[in-house]
Amino acid sequence: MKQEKLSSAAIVEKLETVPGWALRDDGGAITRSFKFRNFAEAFGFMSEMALAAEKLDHHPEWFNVWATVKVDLNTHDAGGITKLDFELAARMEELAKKALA
Ligand code: H2B
Repeated sequence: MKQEKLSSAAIVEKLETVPGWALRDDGGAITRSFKFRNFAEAFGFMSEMALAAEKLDHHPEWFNVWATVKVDLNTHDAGGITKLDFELAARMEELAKKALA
Protein backbone atom coordinates (compact mmCIF):
# COMPACT_ATOMS: atom_id res chain seq x y z
CA MET A 1 0.00 0.00 0.00
CA LYS A 2 1.37 3.42 -0.96
CA GLN A 3 1.92 5.48 2.17
CA GLU A 4 1.26 9.20 2.38
CA LYS A 5 3.99 11.43 3.75
CA LEU A 6 2.84 13.03 7.03
CA SER A 7 2.80 16.81 7.46
CA SER A 8 5.08 18.42 10.08
CA ALA A 9 2.03 19.09 12.25
CA ALA A 10 0.94 15.44 12.05
CA ILE A 11 4.47 14.29 12.92
CA VAL A 12 4.58 16.52 16.00
CA GLU A 13 1.20 15.18 17.09
CA LYS A 14 2.13 11.53 16.52
CA LEU A 15 5.46 11.92 18.34
CA GLU A 16 3.44 12.41 21.51
CA THR A 17 2.23 8.80 21.20
CA VAL A 18 5.80 7.41 21.28
CA PRO A 19 7.66 8.99 24.20
CA GLY A 20 11.42 8.88 23.76
CA TRP A 21 11.22 9.40 20.00
CA ALA A 22 12.14 12.71 18.37
CA LEU A 23 12.40 14.22 14.94
CA ARG A 24 15.97 13.91 13.66
CA ASP A 25 17.76 17.27 13.33
CA ASP A 26 17.48 17.25 9.53
CA GLY A 27 13.78 16.35 9.76
CA GLY A 28 14.31 13.25 7.61
CA ALA A 29 13.43 10.58 10.16
CA ILE A 30 12.12 9.89 13.62
CA THR A 31 14.87 8.72 15.90
CA ARG A 32 15.51 7.09 19.24
CA SER A 33 18.41 5.51 21.05
CA PHE A 34 17.67 2.40 23.17
CA LYS A 35 20.03 1.41 25.95
CA PHE A 36 19.89 -2.22 27.10
CA ARG A 37 21.76 -3.98 29.90
CA ASN A 38 24.23 -5.72 27.62
CA PHE A 39 24.96 -6.79 24.05
CA ALA A 40 22.87 -9.98 24.24
CA GLU A 41 19.76 -7.97 25.12
CA ALA A 42 20.46 -5.37 22.47
CA PHE A 43 20.97 -7.99 19.80
CA GLY A 44 17.97 -10.00 21.02
CA PHE A 45 15.85 -6.87 20.56
CA MET A 46 17.23 -6.41 17.04
CA SER A 47 16.59 -10.06 16.14
CA GLU A 48 12.99 -9.96 17.30
CA MET A 49 12.42 -6.57 15.67
CA ALA A 50 13.89 -7.82 12.40
CA LEU A 51 11.11 -10.43 12.22
CA ALA A 52 8.42 -7.87 13.08
CA ALA A 53 9.86 -5.44 10.50
CA GLU A 54 9.81 -8.13 7.85
CA LYS A 55 6.14 -8.83 8.60
CA LEU A 56 5.32 -5.12 8.29
CA ASP A 57 7.55 -4.88 5.19
CA HIS A 58 9.03 -1.83 6.85
CA HIS A 59 12.66 -1.87 7.85
CA PRO A 60 14.66 0.22 10.31
CA GLU A 61 17.91 2.01 9.73
CA TRP A 62 19.87 1.20 12.87
CA PHE A 63 23.25 1.15 14.46
CA ASN A 64 24.44 -1.01 17.34
CA VAL A 65 27.39 -0.67 19.68
CA TRP A 66 27.37 -3.11 22.61
CA ALA A 67 24.18 -2.34 24.62
CA THR A 68 23.05 0.66 22.55
CA VAL A 69 20.77 0.47 19.52
CA LYS A 70 20.24 3.75 17.70
CA VAL A 71 17.26 3.72 15.34
CA ASP A 72 16.14 6.05 12.53
CA LEU A 73 12.78 5.44 10.85
CA ASN A 74 11.47 6.88 7.62
CA THR A 75 9.74 5.71 4.48
CA HIS A 76 12.04 6.06 1.49
CA ASP A 77 9.23 4.98 -0.85
CA ALA A 78 7.29 8.10 0.24
CA GLY A 79 10.33 10.38 0.67
CA GLY A 80 9.45 11.21 4.26
CA ILE A 81 7.83 10.01 7.46
CA THR A 82 4.57 8.05 7.31
CA LYS A 83 2.26 6.30 9.74
CA LEU A 84 4.19 3.08 9.10
CA ASP A 85 7.19 4.63 10.85
CA PHE A 86 5.05 5.29 13.90
CA GLU A 87 3.69 1.73 13.80
CA LEU A 88 7.21 0.36 13.79
CA ALA A 89 8.25 2.78 16.57
CA ALA A 90 5.30 1.66 18.73
CA ARG A 91 6.25 -2.00 18.16
CA MET A 92 9.82 -1.20 19.23
CA GLU A 93 8.56 0.45 22.41
CA GLU A 94 6.52 -2.63 23.33
CA LEU A 95 9.44 -4.95 22.74
CA ALA A 96 12.02 -2.76 24.48
CA LYS A 97 9.77 -2.46 27.52
CA LYS A 98 9.56 -6.24 27.69
CA ALA A 99 13.34 -6.58 27.38
CA LEU A 100 13.96 -4.10 30.18
CA ALA A 101 11.13 -5.28 32.49
N1 H2B B 1 11.37 0.15 4.78
C1 H2B B 1 11.40 1.45 5.02
N2 H2B B 1 11.82 1.91 6.19
N3 H2B B 1 10.96 2.31 4.09
C2 H2B B 1 10.49 1.92 2.90
O1 H2B B 1 10.11 2.75 2.07
C3 H2B B 1 10.47 0.52 2.65
C4 H2B B 1 10.95 -0.35 3.63
N4 H2B B 1 10.00 0.06 1.51
N5 H2B B 1 10.98 -1.67 3.41
C5 H2B B 1 9.80 -1.32 1.26
C6 H2B B 1 10.64 -2.23 2.12
C7 H2B B 1 9.99 -1.51 -0.23
O2 H2B B 1 11.32 -1.20 -0.60
C8 H2B B 1 9.59 -2.83 -0.75
C9 H2B B 1 9.80 -2.92 -2.23
O3 H2B B 1 8.25 -3.04 -0.42
